[in-house]
Amino acid sequence: MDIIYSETHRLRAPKFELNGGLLVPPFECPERLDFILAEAKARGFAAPQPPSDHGLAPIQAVHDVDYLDFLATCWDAWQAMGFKGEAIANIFPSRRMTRLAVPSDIEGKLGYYCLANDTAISPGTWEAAQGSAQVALSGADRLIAGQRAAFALCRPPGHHAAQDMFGGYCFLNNAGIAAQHLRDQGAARVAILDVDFHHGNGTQAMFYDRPDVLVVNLHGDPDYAFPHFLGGADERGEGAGEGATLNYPLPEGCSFERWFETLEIAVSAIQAWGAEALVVSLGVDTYEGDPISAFKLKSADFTTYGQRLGRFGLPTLFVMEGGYAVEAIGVNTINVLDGFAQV
Ligand code: OKP
Ligand code: ZN
Repeated sequence: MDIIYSETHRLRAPKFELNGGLLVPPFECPERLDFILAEAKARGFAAPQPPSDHGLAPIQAVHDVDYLDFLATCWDAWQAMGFKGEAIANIFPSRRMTRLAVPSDIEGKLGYYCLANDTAISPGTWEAAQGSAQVALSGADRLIAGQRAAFALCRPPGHHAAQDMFGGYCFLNNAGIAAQHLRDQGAARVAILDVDFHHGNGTQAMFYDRPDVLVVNLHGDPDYAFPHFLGGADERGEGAGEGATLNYPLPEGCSFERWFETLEIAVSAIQAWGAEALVVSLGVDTYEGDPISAFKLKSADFTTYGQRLGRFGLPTLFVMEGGYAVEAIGVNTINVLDGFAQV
C-alpha cells in the first residue's frame, strides 16, 4: 500500500491550544507523524511518496472561496493588528447574533469562520493545510489508477472543517476533498466512513444534501463529546441527500465489542448503498490510552478492524485524522493498514 506524505505538515506548529482554561502545547503536534512513519518503516512498508500538486481547484470544489481567502490571509492580517500571540477566536456568531455580513476586521472574521477556539492559526498553517489536502488528493489518484488501497498521511487533519469553518485542529477537509476528486474522476457513488472518536461534523455538513456521497460516522455521543453540536442519530441527510448520512453515536467508555458490532452495521449499510469507493477518515483516538477521548480500543483491536475493512473489498483510501497518544499512534495506525493488507 502506497503511503503519501509531505514534509509541509511541519509548517503547522502552533505553540498553544486553549484547553481547560490554559494555553497548553497542542495535542495535535508534528511528532504524531514521526511515530507513524517510524512504525511503517519498521513494519516493512515502502518509503512514503510525496504528493503531486493539484492546485486549488479540487479544494474549491468543496470549500467556499471566501473561506479559502480568509485562511490564506488570516495570519498576515492578524500580525498587521500588532497582536503578539497566535490567532485564537474569541467571538462567534452565536444564537441571536444574527447579522450575517462577514466583518472586515480580522478578529470578527476569525470568529465568523471558527467553530472551536481550541485551534490557533499560526504562521505556516495555510501552507501546511494545503499540503495535507494535496496528500489526500494524491492518495485518491492511486485508487483512480486502479490500486486497491492507499494511505494519505495527512496533517493537519480535516474532518471537522466544513465548507466555511475551521476548528478541532482542522482547516481543509482532506477526506471530503478526496471523495469529491474520486467523484470528479468517475466514481458514481463514494462512501466516507469516519472512525475517528470525534464526529466528523465538517464532512457531514459538506455532503448533507447530496445523494452521491454517503457519510457514515461512529463516534462519541455529542452529549458528552466534542464537537457537541452535531452527530445525533437523527441526522440522516436532507433533500436529495436524505438517507445518505448515517450517525452511530456511542457511549463513554465504549468497548471494542460494542464498537465493532456498530462497524458491522455501518459496513452493511455502505454495501447496501452501493459504494464504488471508500474513503476512511482514520482517527486512532478510539484507543484506550488517548488523552482526550473516551473509548476503550486496544492496539490489537485496530488490526481486527483493519482486517474487516480489507474483507469488505472496496477500493479504499485511508485518510489520517486524529490520535493523540503519540507513543502508540504509530502501532495503532499501522495495525489498521496491516490488517487491511493481510486480507
Ligand atoms: C480533532 B480530531 C477541549 C478539547 C477541544 C477537541 C478535539 C478535536 C479533535 N477540551 N479539542 O477529531 O481528532
Ligand atoms: Zn478525533
